[in-house]
Amino acid sequence: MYQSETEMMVQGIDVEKVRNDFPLLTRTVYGKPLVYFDNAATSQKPTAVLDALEDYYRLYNSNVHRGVHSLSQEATEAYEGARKKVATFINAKKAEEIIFTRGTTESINLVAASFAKKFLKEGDVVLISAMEHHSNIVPWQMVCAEKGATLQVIAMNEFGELLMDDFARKLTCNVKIVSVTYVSNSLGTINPVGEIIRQAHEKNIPVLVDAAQAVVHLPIDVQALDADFLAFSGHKIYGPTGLGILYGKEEWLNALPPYQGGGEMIKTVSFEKTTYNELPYKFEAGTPDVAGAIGLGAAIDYVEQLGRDNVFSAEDELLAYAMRALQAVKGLRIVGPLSNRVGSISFLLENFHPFDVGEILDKQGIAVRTGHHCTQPVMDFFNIPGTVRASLAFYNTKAEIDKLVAGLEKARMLLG
Ligand code: 7TS
Repeated sequence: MYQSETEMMVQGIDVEKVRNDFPLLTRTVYGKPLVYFDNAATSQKPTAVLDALEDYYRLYNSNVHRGVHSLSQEATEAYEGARKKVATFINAKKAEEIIFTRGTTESINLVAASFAKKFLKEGDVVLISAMEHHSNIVPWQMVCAEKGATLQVIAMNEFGELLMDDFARKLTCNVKIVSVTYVSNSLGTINPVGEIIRQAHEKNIPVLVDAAQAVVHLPIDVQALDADFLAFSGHKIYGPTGLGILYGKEEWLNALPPYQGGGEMIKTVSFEKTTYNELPYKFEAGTPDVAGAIGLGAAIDYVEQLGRDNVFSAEDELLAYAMRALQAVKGLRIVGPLSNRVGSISFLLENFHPFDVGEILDKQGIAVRTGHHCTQPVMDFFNIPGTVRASLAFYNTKAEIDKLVAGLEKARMLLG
C-alpha cells in the first residue's frame, strides 16, 4: 500500500531500528504480532530504561540523602542527576523546582491540597476545562467542597475545542487558580495554554498545566509558557510507572505548605515544633522512588538521543496517515478535532459499542483502549458511552495503521 523506504525512515527516525529498542514490541497476542495503540495510557519502555532500573537494583541500590557510604552517595547522585535532566528537559530555571511525585495524579493532588489550604476560601472559584481527565477534576472538587469554593468549567464546542470567549468570561477576580490540560487524552485536542496563561496572568491568577499527554508530543518549555505549575507522569514518556513530576515556580512552591509529613521533608523535629526542609525536599516526604527517577532520567536521555524534533515529526507523519486512513473507514466517526491535535484518536464505528470493537481488535493482536478514558464529562458532552481510542507513538508504523483499518473492517462485518 505504501513504499517500504517510506516506512523505514519516517522523518529522521529509523522505525525498524527504534522498534528493536523496545523488547515488548516483539511479543504476540492471540498468536498475532502485537500492534500497540494504547500509548496514551502508558508507553512501552526501551532497553535503556530497563537497564537503568536493573543497574540501580543490582549495583547501587541504597536509600538517598541519608548515608555517608558510597552506595548511598551513588544513588543520591543518580537520583539528583535525574532531577537535573528533567529540569533541562522542560527548561525549568532550577532543579529545585522539580518535585518527584507518584504521577500526574499525585502532582495535581499536591497542588490542589496545598494551594487550597493556604489560598482558597469560601466564594472563591477554581477554573478547569470541559475536557479534563478525572485527576484534574476530582482533587479540585474535593478541596472546593472543603473550603466552600466553586468549580467552574471552560466550555468546549462539538469539535472538542475550548471556547476562549467562555474562558475570558469566566476568568473573573473570584478565580484563584486555573488548572487545564495542555492536550486532551480522550480527544487529542491541543489547547492554547500559552494564551490561557497570558490572560490569567493579566489578572495575577496562577495556572497549573496538566502536561501528562503533552510532554510526549510537544516541546515543553515552562519558562516560555510561563506556567506556574506543570504536571506529568514518567510512564507516558517511556519511563517506569510510579514516578511523576510536579514543576512549580520557586516562589509558588515556597509559598505552599507541605503536602505530606515525614522523613526527608523536615529540617528539625522536636515534639513541640518541626521546621521544614527547603525545596525540593519539602514536598518529598519519605523514601522516594529512586529507581523510578533514575528510569525517567534514562527515558529522557533516550528521547534526547533520538532527537525530540525527530520524534515529533515521525509522530506527525503517522498521525496524518492515520487520520486519512481512519476517515476513509465506512461508518467511522472521529470524536475530537480534525486538526491541531495529537495522535490520540478517539472514534466510534457505526453504532457498535466501543467495547465490542475493542474486543475484536484485541483478538487480532491490536491493543486499543475503549471506554470513557477517565473523562466521563467529555463522554456526557457528546452523549456517548465511550469511544475506541487508538493512540500512536513514534515506534508505531503505517503498516500497523493498515492493520487497524483491516481490523475495523472485520469488526463491522462481525457486528453489523
Ligand atoms: N491527565 C491526563 C491528561 C492524562 O491523560 C492522564 C492519564 C492523567 C492526567 C493521569 O495520569 P497518571 O499517570 O497519574 O494516571 N491518562 C490515561 C489515559 O488516557 N488512559 O489511561 C491513563
